[in-house]
Amino acid sequence: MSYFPTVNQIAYEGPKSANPFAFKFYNPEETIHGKTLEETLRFSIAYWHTFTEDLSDPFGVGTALRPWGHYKGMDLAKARVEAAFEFFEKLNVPYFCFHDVDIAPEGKNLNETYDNLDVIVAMMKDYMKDSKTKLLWNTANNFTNPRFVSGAASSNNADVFAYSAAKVKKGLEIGKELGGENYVFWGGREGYESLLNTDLKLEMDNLGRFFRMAVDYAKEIGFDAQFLIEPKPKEPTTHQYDFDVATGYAFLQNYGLQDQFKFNIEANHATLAGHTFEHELRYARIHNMLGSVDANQGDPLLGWDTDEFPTDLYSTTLAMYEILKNGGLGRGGLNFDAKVRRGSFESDDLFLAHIAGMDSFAIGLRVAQNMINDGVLDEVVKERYQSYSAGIGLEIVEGKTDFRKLEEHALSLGEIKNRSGRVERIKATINQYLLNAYAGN
Ligand code: XLS
Ligand code: CA
Ligand code: CA
Repeated sequence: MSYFPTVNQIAYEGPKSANPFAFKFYNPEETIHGKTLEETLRFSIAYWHTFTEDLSDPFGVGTALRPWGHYKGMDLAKARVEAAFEFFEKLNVPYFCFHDVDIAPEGKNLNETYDNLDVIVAMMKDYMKDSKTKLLWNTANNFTNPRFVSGAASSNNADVFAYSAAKVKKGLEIGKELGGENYVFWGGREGYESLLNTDLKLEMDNLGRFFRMAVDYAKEIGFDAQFLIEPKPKEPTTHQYDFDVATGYAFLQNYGLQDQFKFNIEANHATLAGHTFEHELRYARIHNMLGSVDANQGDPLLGWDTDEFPTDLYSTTLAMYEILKNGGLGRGGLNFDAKVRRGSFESDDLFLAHIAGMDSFAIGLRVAQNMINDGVLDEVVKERYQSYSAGIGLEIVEGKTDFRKLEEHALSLGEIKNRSGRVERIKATINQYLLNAYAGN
């Protein structure tokens, strides 16, 4: 039985193809800089947006029409697994990701929830035997159920802390069982709504304790996944503790956890924090903390987390630039934490949206690699900072000077000359690379 009978295997047909159900730019077997596109991009499907999402919003019920929509409970969960592996195969993606509640319904108590999870995990494991698609990461949904009204590890209620720990413990066991490459902690409601009733210090200390216990348990059971923190500044909380990479990094250092974690960086969360996507990637990269990416984009006209499929080539190019400069994503991947728009409610849209996202990142990869090959930005930056490669600048970076010597230097100066940053010229050059990347294809 097929859930998507009208969609065949999605193949690469090249930039001139008019077939909507084909890749125009993502050719998984093509090699760029010694690695196939599949190896570099490591695409992943987000279970929640693809198989669980109903496209409801605060003003209306779901619009999604899904071939599994008539099932309920565990039958629904099983149908979703069947549909998921058909979808993975037709799109030929190497990875997927999920929250515990995406794959199996919660039971009347925690034990029943575990039983439901065990059934679905066994089913997934069975499917994974014949599938190339592996688990990029799993995570615990410790934010939807009303018990998490005041957070999970940062809740004022110690019972909620314990319940959250139990769910993460189970998640680590599941990750191990399915061979997950990473395990993600997104803050969810780990933050506060009002500082007036919040013990900020206790909440942050508890969050630190929680992460430490998770690290210890993973070690104890021999689950060697890369742990990832996914920053987000707000929504649903007013203030979330893992605000952005810089805040998260300071938090990890404060609790001595910086060697156990990296970051899962989401584009839309970066923009919600008032940063660009590439800023967050750069910040993580230069601290050797870039772990994985949630590939999506926000809407500049809306101030919330719209989780759109990434189609902005400028953004995918600058993101891939950071990823390539990082030497790739290691065990991480590009996970489409993205949902089709409410108006794109047919099942086919799930394929079309992923094709759009995968093609956009394939273009970004090619353009970014061309720019790196030609040293475009490297040259600009090198020239701009050349004052630090000799004389007083070199003494500064080598730690060979002090305020007295710097004052001496300053007093000897005539009028200081600065150089133009030439940012418009750089942007025009990037446009050339974007337009020339497929010339002749
Ligand atoms: C929500 C987050 C979430 C995480 C996983 O905004 O993006 O989906 O990626 O819990
Ligand atoms: Ca995300
Ligand atoms: Ca998001």
